[in-house]
Amino acid sequence: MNAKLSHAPAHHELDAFWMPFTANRQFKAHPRLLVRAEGMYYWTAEGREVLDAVAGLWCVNAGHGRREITEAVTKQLGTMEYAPAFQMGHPIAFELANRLAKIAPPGLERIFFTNSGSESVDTALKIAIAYHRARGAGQRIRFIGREKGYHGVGFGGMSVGGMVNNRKVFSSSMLPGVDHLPHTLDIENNAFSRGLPQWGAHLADALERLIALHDASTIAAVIVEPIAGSAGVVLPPIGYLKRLREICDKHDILLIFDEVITGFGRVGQPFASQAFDVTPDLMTTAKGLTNGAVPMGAVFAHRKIYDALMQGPENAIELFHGYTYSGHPVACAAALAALEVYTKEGLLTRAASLAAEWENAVHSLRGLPHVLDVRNYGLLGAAELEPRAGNPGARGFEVFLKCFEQGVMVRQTGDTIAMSPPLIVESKQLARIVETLATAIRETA
Ligand code: PXG
Repeated sequence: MNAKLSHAPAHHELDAFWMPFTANRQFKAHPRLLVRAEGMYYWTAEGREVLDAVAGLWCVNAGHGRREITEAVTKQLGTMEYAPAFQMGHPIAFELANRLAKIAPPGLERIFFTNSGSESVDTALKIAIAYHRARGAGQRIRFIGREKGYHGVGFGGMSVGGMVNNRKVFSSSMLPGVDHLPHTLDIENNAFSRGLPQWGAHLADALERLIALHDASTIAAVIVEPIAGSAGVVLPPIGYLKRLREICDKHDILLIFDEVITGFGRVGQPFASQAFDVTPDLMTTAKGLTNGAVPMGAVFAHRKIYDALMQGPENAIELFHGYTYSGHPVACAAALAALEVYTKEGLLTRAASLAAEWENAVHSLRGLPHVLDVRNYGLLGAAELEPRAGNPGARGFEVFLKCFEQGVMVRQTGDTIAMSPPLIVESKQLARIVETLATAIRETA
C-alpha cells in the first residue's frame, strides 16, 4: 500500500485536484479514498475492505488486479511504450482489431481506436457524417439522440445526450441540428418489471415523427444506449430497439448503439446488440475493453461504412480524424489480455447465468420504504427512490454513503442507486450487495 496515501489526508492536500462529476467541497470535507484493489474488493485509506458493486465505474468487468493484464502491460512497456498510428503501424493494434472483429455483431468488422467513451461517441458521429457525404448525401447532418441518454462529455456526445444537468450550463454550445426521442422510463406502466418492460415499444415510433418533421434526407444517425446506464439503468421495452432499427433502415439513417457500459459481457452476451438481436451500423465502446486498466475506446463500424469511405487516390487520407493515442500499444496490450481473461473465464456470457439470481435479489428491495421502482437486466440493476420534497438527490446520496460505510460501493445518480458488479461476482456477494442496500434504504428516512 502506498504509505503516502494511507493516512487520512489534510484538507489542503486535496485542494489541487479538481474532481470530475464530484461534489468537490463535500468530498474534500469528508474524503473517501481508495488505495488498493483486488478481485471484488477495494481497500480504503483507513484499511477498510469495500465490496465493489459497480466494477469501478462500470468498467472493471473481470475484477481488480488481474495479473494477466498487469503482465501484458509491463511487457509492452518494456518492448515499445509508444508508437504512432498515423501513417505508421504497429502489429498489436492490428491484432487487437482482428480480435475485436471476431466477437463483434455481424458486419461491424472495422475498428477505430480512441481513448475513452466520449471520444468513441464523437468519432462515431463524425464517421456517420463522413459516410453520408462520401455517398453523395452531404445534407444528412442531423443527429437524433434520446432524453436521459448519456454519451460522454464531448461537444457531440453532450449534444446528443439527454441529461439536463450535463446540458443546461452549455446550452449555447450544442451541435446544431440535434433532436431527441422520448426516453423509455415509465414507472406508471412498468414499475418493478423483471428484465425488459412489456409496455412501450411504440415509443420508438416517435422517430417517425421526428423524420416527418425534419425529413429523412437531413438525418445522419440515431444514437441510443441499448440500456441507458448513467440515467439509472433505463431499459428498452420489448420490441423497441427492433422498431428503431426498422425505421432507420426504411429511411437510410444510420443506427449507433452506444455500448460503453453494455459492452464486454455486462448483459450476458459480448454486446447488448447480440443479447437483443438488433445490429446497429456503428457501435461505441470503452470501459470494459481494457478492464479499466488503461484508458481506451473503440468504435466498431460496419464494413459498408468503411468501404464507402475508401475512395479517391490511394495515397489520400480517407478520414481526417484520429488521436495521438489511437491504438496505443500499452492500451492494446491491456485490451488483448483483458479479452483473453474474458474468454478463458467465460465472462462475456457469465452475466446470463447469474441474471435470474440477480433479478430475484434486486427485486427483494420492492416494498422497502421509498422504493419506487427496481430495474434489472444481465448484471445491471437499479433501485429508484422517492426524492425528498425540495431536495432531489439527497436521499440517494445518503443511501450511497451508508452503503459505503457498510462496506459496499454502489453508484448514485440522483435518487437512483445503480449496480453493475464485476462479472466474476459470486452468489454470496450478490446477496451481500442487496442486503447492504436494503439496510441502508431502511435506515434512511
Ligand atoms: N457513453 C456511455 C453510454 C457511457 O456510459 C460514455 C459514453 C463516456 O465515456 P468516458 O470514457 O468518456 O467517460 C459513458 C461513460 C455513471 C457514469 O455512473 C457513467 C459513465 C462515466 C462516468 C460515470 O453514471 N459512463
